[in-house]
Amino acid sequence: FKVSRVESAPIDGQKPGTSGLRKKVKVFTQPHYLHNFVQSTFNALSADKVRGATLVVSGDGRYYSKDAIQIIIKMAAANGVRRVWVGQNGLLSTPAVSAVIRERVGADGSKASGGFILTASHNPGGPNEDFGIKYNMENGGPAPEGITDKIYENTKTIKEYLIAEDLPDVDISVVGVTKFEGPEGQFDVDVFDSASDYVKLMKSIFDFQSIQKLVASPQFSFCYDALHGVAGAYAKRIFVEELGAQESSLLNCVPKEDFGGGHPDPNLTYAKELVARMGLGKSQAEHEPPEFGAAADGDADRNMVLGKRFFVTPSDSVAIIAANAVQSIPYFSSGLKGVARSMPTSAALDVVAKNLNLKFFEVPTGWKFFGNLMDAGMCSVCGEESFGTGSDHIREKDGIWAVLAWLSILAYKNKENLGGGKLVTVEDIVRQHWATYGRHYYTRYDYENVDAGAAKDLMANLVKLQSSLSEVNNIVKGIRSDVSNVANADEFEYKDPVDGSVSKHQGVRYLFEDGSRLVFRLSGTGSEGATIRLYIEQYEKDSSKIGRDSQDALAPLVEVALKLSKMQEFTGRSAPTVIT
Ligand code: VG1
Ligand code: CO
Repeated sequence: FKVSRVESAPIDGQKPGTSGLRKKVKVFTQPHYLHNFVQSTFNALSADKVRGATLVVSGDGRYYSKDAIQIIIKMAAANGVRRVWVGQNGLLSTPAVSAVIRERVGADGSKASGGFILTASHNPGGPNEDFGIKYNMENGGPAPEGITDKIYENTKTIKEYLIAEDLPDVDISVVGVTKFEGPEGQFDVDVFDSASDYVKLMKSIFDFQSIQKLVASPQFSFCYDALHGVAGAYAKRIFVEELGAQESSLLNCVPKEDFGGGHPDPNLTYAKELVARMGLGKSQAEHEPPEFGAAADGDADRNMVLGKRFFVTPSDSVAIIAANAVQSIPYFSSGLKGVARSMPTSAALDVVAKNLNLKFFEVPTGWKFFGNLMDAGMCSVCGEESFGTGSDHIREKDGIWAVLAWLSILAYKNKENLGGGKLVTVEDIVRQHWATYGRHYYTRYDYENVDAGAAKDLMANLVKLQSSLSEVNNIVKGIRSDVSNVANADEFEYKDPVDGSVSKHQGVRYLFEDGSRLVFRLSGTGSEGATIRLYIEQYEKDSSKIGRDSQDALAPLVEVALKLSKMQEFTGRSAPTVIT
């Protein structure tokens, strides 16, 4: 093949957000749009990470992925990359990309130095919906801000990109290596099985035999919903072939370019079928619900865990996994190095860390901040309120890992019962956890696609208010006299304990004397307008008060949050788009 230099010019708005660049497909398919971003990424990396290097390129299979993969292959070839690894059909979950970068060894002994993940995660897909791209580094984690800032700067000055226009398209539906000759020598495209590296890693972490016994037990039943995302490619291999679950326990496990027209976001609003099956929806389940249910998002890094007629908040989930990991999961048997959560995630994990005397970190939203801690050996388990849970086995959150962690805990707690005793259920485990550690009532209100100016004004007003505590307390008391005083308010700022880098403006926090919290921040993953996220939390230690409905328990704080922020005045919205 030949290398062409194609003249180009900067295109506005290519700033990577919380997790890469996410835009409507129509934006991505503009001439030069994807090319500019990919070239800007190559130019932001050190030369040895590109020339002669091995790169992974794959994603959640959403619409436009197949075209994008061919473009990136041609650009990689032209930029001197030695080989590109592609999951069969272009499919690799986000955690699988992380695992492949860290673990896979090519037939010739090669190792990857990074990869492009093609996904817009939980955003819908299809010609009128979203596409996305992000770059992950050699440790398997998202590029740190230093790199994403550089990529963005490059997009603002780009003049040309390199592409091997005459390189024929590679058939990515067939496993095997295709070799090409370029001006600088050989270039290979290696299409491999999407699941095997990941499955191998999972088997090295968990005790599959004990999970098999749980799954086989007549007292247990299971259901998994991939929402037509890429998790389906792993669910069948792991849950059915390895662990013996019935095929009928898999819902929407065929990956589709448009996620079947749905919103591949595993929460109580969008995972409707699963929610109904688990007996949680408004429409009652026809049959007795399964004991355990879970769902994933488009790229399979998120998870929702449900028990029979019971929802586990993601903030509780990570705390419960941390509290039980050492006994239940072989990978952690020698102890946890530390635990971490993102700032808006509830403090349930903090209480576990304190009780178990573990190192604890609070980082800004987004997975990239956990990676540094893990690389430095300071953190084993971490999570976010946004249905993200994971560990230092990779550098991304991991939806299927979280399900296997829960199945491991269930298997451990039921070791003695599987012969016929009464099953310890998901709900039992959560209630027991609350009885031991107290309960963090928690909810998140999302206002999606709000006018960007209005959202900015709302945040600016909160930042201004926050500087005078006495004024804040006057307002709060005027709204509800039954909530405690605001003890502290600030804009969250994080100094990375490993590299010393500082991230500012990570959300406004109002911290109450009784441990309650209100947090406001703007989303960095949307593709249109602005999304305001409001996080509301209240801690209850009294075991006689831990059984309430969470929306009831939080009603006073919700009222304070909405009035204090003047939500309706600024946004014109009388209700959030989604409550989780
Ligand atoms: C959201 C979540 C955040 C998560 C991020 C990426 O970001 O709040 O916790 O890390 O999505 O997840 P934001 O900026 O919209 O609040 V994923 O599954 O979209 O890669
Ligand atoms: Co995701």
